[in-house]
Amino acid sequence: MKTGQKVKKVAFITGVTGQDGAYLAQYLVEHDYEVHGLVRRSSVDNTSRLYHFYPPIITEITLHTGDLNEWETIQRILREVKPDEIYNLAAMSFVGASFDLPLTTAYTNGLAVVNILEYIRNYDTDCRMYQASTSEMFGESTPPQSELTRFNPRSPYGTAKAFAHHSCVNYREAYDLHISCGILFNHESPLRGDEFVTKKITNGLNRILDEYVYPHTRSNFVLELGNVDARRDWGHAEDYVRAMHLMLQQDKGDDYVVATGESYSVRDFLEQSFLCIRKKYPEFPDISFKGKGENFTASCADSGDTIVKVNPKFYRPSEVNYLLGDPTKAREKLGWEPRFSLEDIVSGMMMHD
Ligand code: NDP
Ligand code: GDR
Repeated sequence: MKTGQKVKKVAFITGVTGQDGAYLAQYLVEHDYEVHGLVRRSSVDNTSRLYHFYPPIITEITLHTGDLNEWETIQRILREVKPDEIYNLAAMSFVGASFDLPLTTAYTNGLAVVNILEYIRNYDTDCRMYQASTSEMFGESTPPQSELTRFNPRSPYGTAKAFAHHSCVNYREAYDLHISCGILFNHESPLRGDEFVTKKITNGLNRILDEYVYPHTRSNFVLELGNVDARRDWGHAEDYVRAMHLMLQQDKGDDYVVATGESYSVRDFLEQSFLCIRKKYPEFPDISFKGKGENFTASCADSGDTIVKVNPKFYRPSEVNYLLGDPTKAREKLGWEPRFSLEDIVSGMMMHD
């Protein structure tokens, strides 16, 4: 709480234009925070998610222009805003792309985090910080994965996030700072980016449904996926931003796994999305799922037309096959529970798309 007239807590969110940033900004405004966010300026508008809620959250928060890799700019903004809580959500967040952008990923997801830690250490040791750590750091470690599981990252994204995670733990211990790392497993929502597999499936199946319902629009679109056998512990972003906030309300900073404790394959997610289509449009034909791995297909049982297939171009040079989180600590220490089931997540995304 700041002195003088300012009675609201001040939060600074990096990555405010992303999926989690939008949900978190909404959540914090509802909880009477003064919210500031960092926005990269680009030639296309990237603030669309900040118009998702009503009234648009963009009208309730203050935006600052900057890039996490402009270290001086970030220091200047933080010294101006003087936040009580920093939520560092900004990242190059697409694991697949990190193999093509290893240096950008290392700078943004790794080194730039140390710049924020230096601000706290040098200018405001009372400021609390949330770091967006990730289940991707576990890589191929045996499930279920908890706070005690060894990191074994399998992508430039995962290695950079592991560096940032260890840096946060080090600053917490070395300088007695209130820094928490949320080791969040995959979480989705209608605001999920189009490249991620869940959104790609819900967007793709809605296009297939539209083309079925309006035959004159047919383009013989086939949804192409990568590894359909990968398993993920999928939750909902709305649940997960609540956990971020809870972490910063504890007496001390700590690390927490945030997950549902249930794991499904990409193929399961696809099948669940087809069930939604059948609910929305009962006339849609039965789907037959055939083959395994690279030979997997989904086709219309009546016409035999293939509508989903595997294209190995979406495989990653090294894959994370099986993630299943153990959220016991978050449940016991934060009192946190997920409210959305996989069915809720899929139907919310299918309805929105
Ligand atoms: P998004 O990709 O939706 O959002 C990422 C945000 O980071 C965007 O606002 C993006 O801005 C911003 N950003 C990227 N690079 C920079 C930069 N150099 N400077 C400033 N801002 C930048 O991710 P999510 O909301 O899904 O995830 C939030 C965080 O949580 C990320 O750190 C992610 O790695 C992590 N995470 C996510 C999980 C998930 O399942 N969603 C699970 C575990 C961790 P712009 O709009 O301009 O692109
Ligand atoms: P992930 O999410 O890599 O877990 O990272 P993504 O949705 O990209 O992939 C999940 C799994 O699905 C497989 N897959 C495909 N993935 C994509 N994107 N596109 C496809 O066509 C496809 N087909 C199969 C992938 O190989 C993978 O196994 C997300 C991000 O939000 C990270 O920022 C976050 O840290 C982790 O979740 C936890």
